[in-house]
Amino acid sequence: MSANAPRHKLVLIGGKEVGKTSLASQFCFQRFVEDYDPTIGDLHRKTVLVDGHASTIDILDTSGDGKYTILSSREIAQGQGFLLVYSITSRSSFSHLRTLYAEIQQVRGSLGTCYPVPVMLIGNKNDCKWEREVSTQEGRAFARELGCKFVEASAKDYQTVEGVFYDPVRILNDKGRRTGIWNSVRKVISRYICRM
Ligand SMILES: Nc1nc2c(ncn2[C@@H]2O[C@H](COP(=O)(O)OP(=O)(O)OP(=O)(O)O)[C@@H](O)[C@H]2O)c(=O)[nH]1
Ligand SMILES: [Mg+2]
Repeated sequence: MSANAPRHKLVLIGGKEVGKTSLASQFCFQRFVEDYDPTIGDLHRKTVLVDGHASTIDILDTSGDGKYTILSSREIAQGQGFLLVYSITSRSSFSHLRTLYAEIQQVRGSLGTCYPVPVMLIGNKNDCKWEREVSTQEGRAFARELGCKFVEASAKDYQTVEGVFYDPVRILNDKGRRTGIWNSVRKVISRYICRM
């Protein structure tokens, strides 16, 4: 795949044990680990083909434990896409996302980086339907409120795992192409003006 593939930085955010690491690990290494090993902070990289276009994705896997304030201002500012993860089996993990989302917005606003970035809401552990505490409708309504996409996924069953990461990449690739076209148009116009 092309060495010049555009690079996108996606940040996984959510409470403890919702499955952020499991989603990243399934996506990058096709591996699911039953045992829980809390994350302090990890970075994974994978080059993928999305709609025929190569892209390199840097996935920042953050800790769901508030005591590791890994979500620094720098990481929020550099994030080009945010994957907000809750577990459909935990209402508190769903409610907690509201606070986390507000934090991201506040930090981005204070850094002057409040231009819109793709956000994806992910209800993970969709294989545990019998333990469900958050309905699909509630997930959908919250996503509508945030103006973002919503999927239910299962890291365990490899359900919608690729969609979780491909969707923001698709948006970022489209944006990159539009910016590229616009920059070329600007160059042609400025060359034309200089000649007048
Ligand atoms: N049944 C089921 N279990 C899952 C799923 N995803 C993760 N788990 C389990 O949930 C536990 C927590 O998963 P992690 O991926 O470590 O959760 P995390 O969000 O990274 O947790 P922190 O690193 O503490 O923030 C582990 O025991 C996983 O095996 C899933 O889709 N279905
Ligand atoms: Mg983790």
